[in-house]
Amino acid sequence: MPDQYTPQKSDKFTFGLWTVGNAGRDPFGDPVRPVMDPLHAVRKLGELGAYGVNFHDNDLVPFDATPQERDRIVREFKQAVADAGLVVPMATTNLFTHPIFRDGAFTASDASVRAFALQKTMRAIDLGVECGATTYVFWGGREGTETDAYRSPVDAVKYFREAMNFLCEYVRNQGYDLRFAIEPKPNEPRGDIYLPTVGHALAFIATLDHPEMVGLNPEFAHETMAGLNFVHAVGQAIEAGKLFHIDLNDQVPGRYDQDFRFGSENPKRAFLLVKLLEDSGFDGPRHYDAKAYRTEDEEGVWAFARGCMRSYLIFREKAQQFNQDPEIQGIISELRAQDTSYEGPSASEGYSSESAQALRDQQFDIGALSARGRRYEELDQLVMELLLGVR
Ligand code: GCO
Ligand code: MN
Ligand code: MN
Repeated sequence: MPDQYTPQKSDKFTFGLWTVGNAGRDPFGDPVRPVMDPLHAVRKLGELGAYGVNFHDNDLVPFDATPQERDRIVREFKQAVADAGLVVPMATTNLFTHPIFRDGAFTASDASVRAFALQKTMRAIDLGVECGATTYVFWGGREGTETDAYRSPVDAVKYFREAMNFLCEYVRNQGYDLRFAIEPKPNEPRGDIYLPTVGHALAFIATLDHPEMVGLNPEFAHETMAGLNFVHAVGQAIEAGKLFHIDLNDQVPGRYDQDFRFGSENPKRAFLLVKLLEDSGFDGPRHYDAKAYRTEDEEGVWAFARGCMRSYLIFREKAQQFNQDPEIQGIISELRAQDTSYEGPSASEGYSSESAQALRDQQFDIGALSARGRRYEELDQLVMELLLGVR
């Protein structure tokens, strides 16, 4: 039965073909579900209320397809996307499955592999743009090492930069309306991956020839695998104007790359993330890069997809309740009043020799300031009670 948590296109939920199409293969076990026809995935996603669908080049067009096969596949796919009322906001390249990428793609030690990776990416960019994508994701799954005995990590970063600079120029020359989003991940499938976190990627982007074209596609599971706080990572990306796209899922720290249904493991963190996205006015797609448990059949896959979207909408409603709850807002207003009562010289006014001198001379009531409690226990408990449904 449809209810207020049934997704609408305007909620902008998207899925990768590889997510709902995941057949449940893992390092220890064979696939448990048949390969899903992309056209079927598109139809089902449309029915479920999703807004869009994303793909890697080879989710759609097999690695060894002829140009004629490619054109037919793309024609049929575009028709199915249009029929389902969907869009393709994002596309990406598979630079990790084929054995040629065993030692990386843009950062491979072998110059011919690096060149092939660029060729494959230019073709995949053309494909993405042809389908309407305006964001192009770079997840460097194989860009890393198990041993650093040969390739220097200094060279690896230089190779990565060369590739990004080259592809930015390609997009400019083609006149494409396309932005790049780097997706950091600390490990898996490589022992260690270069640009492992949002912070590393932000620092790298600043060194590119066209930093304005390149932002981030942070993923909940990836920062969590690194033991980091995803909400902080997204916050820093937003503050830098670099949140170009986002991969939503869930993950327990210290485990394998789980890609669980959004909100299923750490609902409080998921809630705070949704609140951040909504409060900040982020208007990009809410993309699920997650997969159904390996226990599931196709029905389970659609239950999983519905669950991802439903939980987001429930968290969004909870965020609205948080912003309207008199007790919660009462605590926040009291804290704010106290936090903003200082009227002396500070960094917010900017630096001048006068303000520096004034700050040197400023007297503080250290005893009173040190004794103030923050009421975060009360506030956090109210968040918990909101989430547990007793408010
Ligand atoms: C992973 C990654 C990928 C990327 C995808 C799109 O851990 O496997 O998250 O799913 O997001 O390749 O770039
Ligand atoms: Mn991932
Ligand atoms: Mn991802």
